[in-house]
Amino acid sequence: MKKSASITARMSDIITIERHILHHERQNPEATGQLTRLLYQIAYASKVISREVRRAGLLDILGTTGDVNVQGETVQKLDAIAQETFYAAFDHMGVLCCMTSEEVDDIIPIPAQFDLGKYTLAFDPLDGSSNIAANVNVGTIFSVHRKITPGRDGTSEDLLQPGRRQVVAGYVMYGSSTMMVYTTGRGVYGFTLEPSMGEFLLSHPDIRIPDEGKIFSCNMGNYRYWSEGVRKYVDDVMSTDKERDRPFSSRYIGSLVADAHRTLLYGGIFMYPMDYKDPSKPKGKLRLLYEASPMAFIFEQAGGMASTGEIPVLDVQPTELHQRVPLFLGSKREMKEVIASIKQHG
Ligand code: AHM
Ligand code: MG
Repeated sequence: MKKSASITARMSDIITIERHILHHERQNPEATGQLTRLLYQIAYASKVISREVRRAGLLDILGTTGDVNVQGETVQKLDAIAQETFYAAFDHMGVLCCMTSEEVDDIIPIPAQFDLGKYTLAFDPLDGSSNIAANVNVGTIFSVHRKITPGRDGTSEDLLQPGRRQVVAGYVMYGSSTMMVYTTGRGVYGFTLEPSMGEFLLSHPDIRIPDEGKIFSCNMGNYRYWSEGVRKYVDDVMSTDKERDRPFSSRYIGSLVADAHRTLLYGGIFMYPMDYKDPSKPKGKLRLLYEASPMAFIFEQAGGMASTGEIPVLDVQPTELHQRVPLFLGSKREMKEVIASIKQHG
């Protein structure tokens, strides 16, 4: 008797992602349930991708020729599997009016036979996929906006909205555990996939990034292509200034989701600065709509900052679906310092 009471008590303490999403829907009397369904589908698609990522190293072994696996199915690259999984989770749900993805050049329409919804979805189905062969963390990143154009179908105008107008943004990290982290603009929540139950459970309620941190994260191989302001900042965090508690530790995985997630939990700064290799064509690497913008929403909601080095990422008006921007994410103190250095030295 006593035992079952304690089990019941523990069950009510466990918050599944469904319970969490429903709780938030109930707080909004105007909610139609579309956003709830959208979030459920993201969680569902992520579980499918997580399963595939776990089997990544086995795909070639299970394939008989390298192209076809034992079931006679074509062995696909994981990023293609992730793309198809996300698309198939949403095309028929009646919650989206259109999508865009890193894997597809143009806007992705909803097939004519299905209902349309009031949201757009921009996603990177498998970010950091060049790391997959080395069994390094990869992730999925997503960003949702409300449809703003009057017609029935979604247009690129619906997708090309500043990050400030995101309704939901987040990422899933396929690491030693699979985690989903998201925000609807009321704080940042992290869920860990309990593999035997197949449920995402609330593990990180109300994530707050520390106001300062001692880790910097960037691809140092690009140092010579950065502006003077960025180089000076990096020189500074690597200096041995005792008073300012330098040098920082350097950590760089090369998977945005993993580098951003660590920065969010431990504090510090992540940078993918403007590259001036060809000074007449300076360029950022990371994509605004489905990499920089959703991460920026998460970081601002967690009490950190996100900038292009000049303006907040969330204020950038997108002009192209696959537009790239320089990206700085992190704790307030480090972000203010790098922005000041760029302002002073360029
Ligand atoms: P991808 O979308 O082709 O995977 O590229 C994005 C990745 C990010 O995950 C990561 O932050 C960055 O590219 C790493 O770039 P680099 O290898 O130049 O350091
Ligand atoms: Mg990517």
